[in-house]
Amino acid sequence: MSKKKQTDEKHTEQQNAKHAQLESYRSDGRGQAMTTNQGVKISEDEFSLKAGERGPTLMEDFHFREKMTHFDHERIPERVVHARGFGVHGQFELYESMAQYTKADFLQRPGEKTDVFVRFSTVAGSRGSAETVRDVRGFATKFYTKTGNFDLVGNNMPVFFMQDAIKFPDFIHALKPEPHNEMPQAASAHDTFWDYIANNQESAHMVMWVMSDRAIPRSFRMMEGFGVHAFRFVNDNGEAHFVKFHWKPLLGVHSLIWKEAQRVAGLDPDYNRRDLWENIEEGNFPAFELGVQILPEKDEFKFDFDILDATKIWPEENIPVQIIGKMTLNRNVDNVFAETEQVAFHVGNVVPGIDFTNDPLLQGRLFSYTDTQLIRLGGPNFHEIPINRPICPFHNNQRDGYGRRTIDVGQVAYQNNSLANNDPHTVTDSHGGYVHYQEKVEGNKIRARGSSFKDHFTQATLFWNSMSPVEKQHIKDAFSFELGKVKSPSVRTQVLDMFDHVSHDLINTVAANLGMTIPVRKNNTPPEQLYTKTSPALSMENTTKLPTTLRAAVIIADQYCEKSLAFVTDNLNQAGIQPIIISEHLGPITGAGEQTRAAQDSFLTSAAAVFDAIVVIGGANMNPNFATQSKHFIQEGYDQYKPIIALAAGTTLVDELTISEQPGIVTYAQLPNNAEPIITAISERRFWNRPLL
Ligand code: HDE
Repeated sequence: MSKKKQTDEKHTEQQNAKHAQLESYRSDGRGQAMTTNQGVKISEDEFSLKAGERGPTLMEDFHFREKMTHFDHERIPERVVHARGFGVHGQFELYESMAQYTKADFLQRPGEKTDVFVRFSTVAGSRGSAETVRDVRGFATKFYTKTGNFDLVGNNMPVFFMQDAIKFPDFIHALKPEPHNEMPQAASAHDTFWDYIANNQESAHMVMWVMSDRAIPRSFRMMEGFGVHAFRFVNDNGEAHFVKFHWKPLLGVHSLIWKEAQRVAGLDPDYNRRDLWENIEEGNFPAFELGVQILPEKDEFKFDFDILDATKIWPEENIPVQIIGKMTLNRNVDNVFAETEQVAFHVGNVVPGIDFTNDPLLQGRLFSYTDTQLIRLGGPNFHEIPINRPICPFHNNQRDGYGRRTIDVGQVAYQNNSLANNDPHTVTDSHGGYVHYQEKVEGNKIRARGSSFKDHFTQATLFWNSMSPVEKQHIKDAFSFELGKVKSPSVRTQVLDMFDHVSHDLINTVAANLGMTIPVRKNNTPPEQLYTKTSPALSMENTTKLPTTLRAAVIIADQYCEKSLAFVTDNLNQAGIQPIIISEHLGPITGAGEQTRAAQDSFLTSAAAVFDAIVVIGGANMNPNFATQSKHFIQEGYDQYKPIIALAAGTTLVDELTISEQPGIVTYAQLPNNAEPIITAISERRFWNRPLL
C-alpha cells in the first residue's frame, strides 16, 4: 500500500509547482548505460587500466581518475549548528485571509496552497549523532511562494539562550564537545556548557525549557514550532503589526522520558527521522497548524517584558494565538544530500508583507545564515541548487562565481543601462517590489542593551509554575543528571545559585541529589511564591491525545491464541495504531489453530523503549527463555509508564510481575466485550501514578 500511496501522491503532486520544478533536475539511471561525466559509455567499472594484468595502474585511465576524484570530494562541511537534520516536502494551506495585517501574497486567499520544504534538526550534535538527545530541535520551513521564498527558521522552543547575536559563537563553543578532547558528543551535560550558563544568566528561561521534556520529543510530528522573534506584518496601506509565528502539531505535543531517550539513542539513533520517513511513506501525513500572535504597534510597551527580547514569550493567555492555516508534510525527499543537506535556510528570506524588528538576536541572524552557506555550499550560487530555487522567475545583475549554472544571455549586467532598456528593472511597491517598513530609528552608537532586557528570571519562574508535578519532577531529574556530569564543584555551585532565583523547590532537590548544600538565601521566600502567575499553554499535560500513528509491540509465542491476536490487531488498526509483532525470534510463529504470523521484531532487535504501548498475548507454549525475555520487555515498558495490555496467556506473565492491578494495565477480564479500554489506555500514553518495580 505504501508504495502505491506514494506513487499516487507523487502523481497528484505533479500539479504542484515546486515538485514540477524539481522533476526537471531528477536523474534516473534505470535501464541506462553507465557513462563518464562526459557522456562516454563505460565498458568496465571494476578493474582499473593496468600495464599487464599484474602491472601498475596507468595515468591515462580517465574513468578511474574521474571516479576517484569525485569520491574524494563527496563531502561538504556539515552545518556548524543543526548538523543532524531531516527534510520533507509538503504544502501549506491558508484557512483565513490575513490581508488586514499583511500583503504577503501567500496569506491572502483562503484555500490557497503553497509548497513548502521543512527541515527538522538537533542543534549540538554532529551529522551522525543520535537523534533522541536532550537538545533544542530546529524546525525550519521554506515557503516557495509566488512572490519569492519565505523562510521561517524556527525551533521547537519559543525562546533562546541569549538576547544579542554577538554571543552566539561563545554559546556554541561552550555547548559543543570540549575542544581539548572533543567530548561529549551531542550533549549539554558537561562543564563548559554549564559554566557558560552560570556566567550568562539571560539564558535562565531557555535552560528551563531545555531541561524540560520539550527537549526530548517523541516525534518531529509531535512538537511545536516557534519563529521565536517578533517579526512585522505590513499590509497594503503600509500599516504594521508585530507578529510571532507558531506551529501547532495536530497530534499534540508529546515527549519521550529521559531513560527511554537514552535507550533509544542506542537502539535506533535514527529514531526521529525513521518515524517521520515511515509515516510519510505510509500516508500518515504529519500536519501542523500555523498560528500567529499579533500585536498592534501602539502596544509595544504595554508589557512587563520587552517584546523584542528573544528570551521572553508573549504569554498566549495575554496575546492569543490565532490559527490561520495548516501545513501537511506529504512527500519524502528523493535524495537526502541533494535536498536536505543542500537546502539553505535564511531568516532574512522574507517576502513583501513580512518585515523584521529590532530584536538584536534577529538582527545578527540576518548576517549569519548567508555567510555560513557561502562556505558550506561553496560560493554565492547556492540559490541555484534545485531545492533552493524560488518557483517564481528571478533575474538580476549578479554574475559568475563557483558552480554558476544559469546562462545569462546578453551584453549587459549593470544598472543603470540604456543598451538593454534598463532591464532587469526594479518595480515599485504597488507592482510587488519589496519596500522595507519605514520604521523611525535614531540613537547614539552604543554597545549596550536597554534596561527592559534586564529581567532574566521572572519568565523562567513562570515556566516552572506552569508545569505539572510530573513535568517538574522531570526538570529536577534533568538538572540533577546534567550537573551530575559536571566535574567542577565551582560550576555546580554557581548553577545552583543561579537557578535558586527561579525556584527553591527545584534547587532543594537538585542540591540534595548532588550531595551539595543549598545556596545561601538572602530572601527565604521562594521565587515561585513571589511570582505566582502561570501560563497553562506551557504545560504538555493537557495536550491533544490521539491514538493515531502510535506503535504497539504485540508479543506472541508459539501456540498463541489466534482469536486474541486478530481481536487486538484489528482493533488497533482501526484506531490507526500500528501493531508490530514481536517474539523470541523473527519469522513465522505458529498459532494454536496452526495459523502462522510473522514476527517483525524479536527481543534481540527491539525493546519497549521504541514503542508507545505493549500488548502481551504470549502462547500455550512459552519456553523459559521466552518467559524471561518477554517479562524483561514488559517490565521496561512498565518502568516507562506505558500502557500494557495482557490477553490470553499473556495475563500470566503480567500476573507474575505482580503489576495487574496497577494503573494503565488492561487485562482481558476488564474488557466489556469491546476494545475500547485498550484504545483509551494507549491514547493516554503514560500512567505516571504507578509505583516502579
Ligand atoms: Fe540559527 N543558525 N542562529 N537559530 N538556526 C543556523 O545556518 C544563528 C537561532 C536555526 O535546517 C546556521 O545554515 C545565529 C534561533 C535552525 O538548515 C547559522 C543565531 C533560532 C537552523 C545559524 C542563531 C535558530 C539554524 C548553521 C543567534 C530559532 C537549521 C547552518 C543570533 C528561531 C536550519 C546554517 C536548517 C542554523 C546562526 C539562533 C534556528 C550558523 C548567529 C534563535 C532551525 O547561520
